[in-house]
Amino acid sequence: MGGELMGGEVILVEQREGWHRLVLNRPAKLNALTTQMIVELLAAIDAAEADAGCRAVVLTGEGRGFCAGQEVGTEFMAGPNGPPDLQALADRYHHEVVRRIRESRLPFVCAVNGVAAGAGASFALAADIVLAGRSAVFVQAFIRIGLVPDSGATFFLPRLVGDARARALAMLGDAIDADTAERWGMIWKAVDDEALASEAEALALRLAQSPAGALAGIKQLFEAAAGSLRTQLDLEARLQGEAGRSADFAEGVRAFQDKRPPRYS
Ligand code: T3D
Repeated sequence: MGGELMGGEVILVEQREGWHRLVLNRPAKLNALTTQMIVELLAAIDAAEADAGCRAVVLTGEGRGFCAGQEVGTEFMAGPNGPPDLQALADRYHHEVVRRIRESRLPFVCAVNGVAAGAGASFALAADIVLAGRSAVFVQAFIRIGLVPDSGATFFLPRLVGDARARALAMLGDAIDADTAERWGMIWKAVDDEALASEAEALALRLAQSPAGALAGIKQLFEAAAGSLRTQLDLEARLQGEAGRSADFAEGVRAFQDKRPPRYS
């Protein structure tokens, strides 16, 4: 049962009765994030927020990936004017998505339908309730290309899985499957792939029929209890800016594009 289809080119928006479904839509690239995608995603979040009839949001991805993080390509390469400004990229785009999800009045359900890597994993963990299909994996991919975790990863992960596991995930960049993510408390539930969309829809409907003011209050209370996400995002952005100027990052990007293991100095 579909709703009204809206959105842009790379973010699809379905307006259902009482909730919106936002779909990352660059399946050939596992929904890797471009600036256009972030701009459209921010607009879709704003539209949900502004729609008085909207009581919940589901975020998911098209195809076999949820989101492979920032596009490692032209937007993310050293250009003619030197290395990219990753601090600005994080501040203006990725971190804005995270801030709006966490500060929204609306409950966000993330339906992780496949790999969630880098900022993609952070976007998933920013949601209030995270479901994942059993074939999904979570990867702190940042280290693989010489970056630090951002988009709130260093805020969410230690709170969800504890410091020991969070540090190892961030430093090793190993993939964690959905069942392990559930066992570790990183997500709410792992479900069979075929059941993911219907389970997410059932949750959204339930939330849409719950007391909206109380849900908004719960979000606000958990944000206050967790401490300052904004401060941590600022620090992540600053350190990402430094990482973006490193030779290791340049090598990480080249190696990814050449489809070979990186050789870090
Ligand atoms: O300032 C800031 O905020 C900086 C922001 C940083 C945030 C970040 O997200 S940094 C991390 C960026 N992401 C990555 O480094 C992940 C790169 N991708 C991968 O490591 C792997 O693709 C996956 C582990 C996610 C999945 O592997 P696999 O084997 O299932 O798929 P694949 O074959 O590698 O990918 C399929 C296609 O998607 C492939 O394209 P092709 O060869 O078929 O044309 C691949 O190149 C493309 N793709 C996957 N991820 C990205 C991507 N293209 C561009 N950027 C990507 N991130």
